Amino acid sequence: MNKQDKIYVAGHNGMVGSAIVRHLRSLGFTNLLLASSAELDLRNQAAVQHFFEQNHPDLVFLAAAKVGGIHANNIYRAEFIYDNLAIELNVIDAAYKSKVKKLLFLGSSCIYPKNAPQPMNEDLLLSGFLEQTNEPYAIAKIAGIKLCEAYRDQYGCNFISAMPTNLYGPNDNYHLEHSHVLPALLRKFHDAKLNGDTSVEVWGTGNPKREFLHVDDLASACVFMMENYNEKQFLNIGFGEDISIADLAKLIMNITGYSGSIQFNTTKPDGTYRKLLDSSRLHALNWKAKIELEEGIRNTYQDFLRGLEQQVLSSR
Ligand code: GFB
Repeated sequence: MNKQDKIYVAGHNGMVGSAIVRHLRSLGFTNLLLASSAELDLRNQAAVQHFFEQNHPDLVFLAAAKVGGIHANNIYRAEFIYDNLAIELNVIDAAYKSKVKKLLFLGSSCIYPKNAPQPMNEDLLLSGFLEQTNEPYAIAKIAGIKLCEAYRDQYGCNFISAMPTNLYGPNDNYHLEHSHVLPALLRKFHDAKLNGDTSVEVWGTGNPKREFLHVDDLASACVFMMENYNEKQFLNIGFGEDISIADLAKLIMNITGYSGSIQFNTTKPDGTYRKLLDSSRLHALNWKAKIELEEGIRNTYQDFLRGLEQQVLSSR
């Protein structure tokens, strides 16, 4: 990567894209090409081709995606597969046609089979059935990996892919129904503390385990791969440890200062029981996550509180 490179970060207003932009700026990359979804609808093929023809980026981080937690994935099944496939098809093909030097595509750990042995290494892709609640999203993300591989095979494009584990951090979505578990629980425990509620609902049995990576660590891994990695093989990006949803809930309860009780709602789905990534391929290249879970959640809670303050100020 050169400091003069024109770098397009697709999805720069989202949690992942905004973290990549922060990280690039902190390293002195200033020639960033950014377009909000209102300015450029990445599902529109003609608009995307035109944008690449006009702007000719050198490098692309493909962090734009329709994302959400277990409930949103399960309810908006058509949007999750259609939007993600359309974004990937349009951006990857336009990057090829406009001779982008390198593109990094971001997938997800849900690409692996529901009952994969743990921890899951990259060779387990397509070795079994997917988790039902997020199958459409996972199929779209698998297609993204295969697009990068096929454009490399047929056209020689340097398109690489990264598979992050469950993410959290500043600029997350705190919607009670549509978000992922970590931001949802931050908000639920915070609201319960303010309202004096006696209990907080946590979905499922609390037994499933999840691995959580702070988005600033993810951004550092993405830039590291853009600088150092040029292979067809996609790479897992994990934190290295997982935690049960029940223990996560206790940790968040503690951080927010809520003192009531937890009620598990077992009518809600658990999803995959475990999805811990084996990130040894990336570790062998000398990259490791740095932000411990408790420290990361504390800093995310501060960001959540700042967001609330801003809402109050802007409503005045
Ligand atoms: O984070 P989450 O929505 O997604 O849920 P997945 C993780 C676990 O937390 C599930 C439980 O067992 C949920 O039932 N959970 C407990 C909650 N309370 C809550 C809550 O209030 N909100 C939410 N959202 N969950 C998604 C996939 O799976 O992970 C996507 O659907 C993607 O495709 C993403 O891969 C990273 O980890 O189950």
